[in-house]
Amino acid sequence: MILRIDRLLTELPPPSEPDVNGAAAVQELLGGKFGELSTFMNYSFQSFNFRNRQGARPFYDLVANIAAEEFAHVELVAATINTMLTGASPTEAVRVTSSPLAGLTGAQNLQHFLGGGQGSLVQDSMGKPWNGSYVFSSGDLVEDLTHNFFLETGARNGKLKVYEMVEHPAARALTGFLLVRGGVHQVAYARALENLTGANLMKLFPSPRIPTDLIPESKVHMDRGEHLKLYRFSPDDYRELAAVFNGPHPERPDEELVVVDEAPAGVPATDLPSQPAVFAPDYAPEEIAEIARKLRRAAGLSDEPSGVVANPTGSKKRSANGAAKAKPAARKPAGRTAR
Ligand code: MN3
Repeated sequence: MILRIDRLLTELPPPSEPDVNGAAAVQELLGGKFGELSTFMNYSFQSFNFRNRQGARPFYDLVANIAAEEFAHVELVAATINTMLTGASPTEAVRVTSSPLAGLTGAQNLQHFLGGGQGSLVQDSMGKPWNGSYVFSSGDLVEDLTHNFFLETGARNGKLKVYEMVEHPAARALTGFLLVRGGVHQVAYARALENLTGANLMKLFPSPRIPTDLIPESKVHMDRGEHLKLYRFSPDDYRELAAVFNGPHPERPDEELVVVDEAPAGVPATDLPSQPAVFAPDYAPEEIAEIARKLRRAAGLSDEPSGVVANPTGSKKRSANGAAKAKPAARKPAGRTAR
C-alpha cells in the first residue's frame, strides 16, 4: 500500500504567464510512453508480480521503492501542467455569454479546457491516452531491470527535449529536477544489473549524454547531492536498498552513491486559484468554500482550513506570489441566477 503525504517533491514557481501549448508539450512527461505514469506503473506492476521476493530482496526492494518516488513524479508533472494553465481563462467570475473560453481555440490540447477543468490529463503531448501496453512486466528479473534502464534512458531524453522546447519557468523547474532524479534511477537499475550479470550498462550504453551540470535548473539539485541519493519511501520497509545502490557514481567516480533512510521532506504545493469558466471547482467557488466552513464548524474543527499550502490566504500569512494575487479578493459573487 502507499501512504500519502500532501507535499510536492520539489518547489515549483507559482503561476505566471500561462502557456497552454507549453503545457500540452509537458503532457508527454505525464502520459507519454516514456512519461512518469509509465515509470510508475512499470515498477508498480513489476513489484506486485515479483515472485520469491525474500530470495531476491534487495532487487525487490529497489523496484518497489522506486515505484513510490515515481508516483510523486506523476504528481509533480500534473502540478506543472496545472500551473502553466492557470490564468488561461479568467480567474474572476464570468458570464458564460461573454465567451470566456473563446481565446483558447488555438490551444494544442483543447481537452485541457473542454474535457477537464484546466488540469492535467492522462495523455501524451498529442492527446493520445496513456495505455497499459506501455507496461513491461515479464517476471524475469534481468529482463525487467534491463527494460527499466532503457525506460529511464528514454524518459531522460524526453525531459531534455521538453526543456529545449518549453521556456516556461515551471516547465524548466520540473525538467531540471526530473533529469537529476531520473539519472539516479538509471544508475540504480544499472547497478542492479551489474550485480546480477556483471554487465555495466552505464559503460556499454552511456546514453543519453546529457550535461546535467550545465543546466542551471538541474545544477541547483546536484549542488545538494540529489544526483547521488536514493530515498527510502517507507516508514519500515525496503531496507535492503543499500545492498544494490552503492559505490561511486558511474559518471562521477569521486562521488559516492548513498541511500537516504527516509522520504524527502517535500514542500507544500501552491494552492492554484479557481477557474470559474471551466467550473473548477465550481462556477461560484465561494459558495463551496462557505459550505466547507459550515461543515468544519459542525465537526468541531477550526474555522480555517487545516491544510498546508505554499500560499496561505485569509487570516494566515498571505503570500506575495502571483497565485495569491490571482485569487479574487473582493469581487461580486456571480450568483446562481447570473448564468
Ligand atoms: Mn521519474
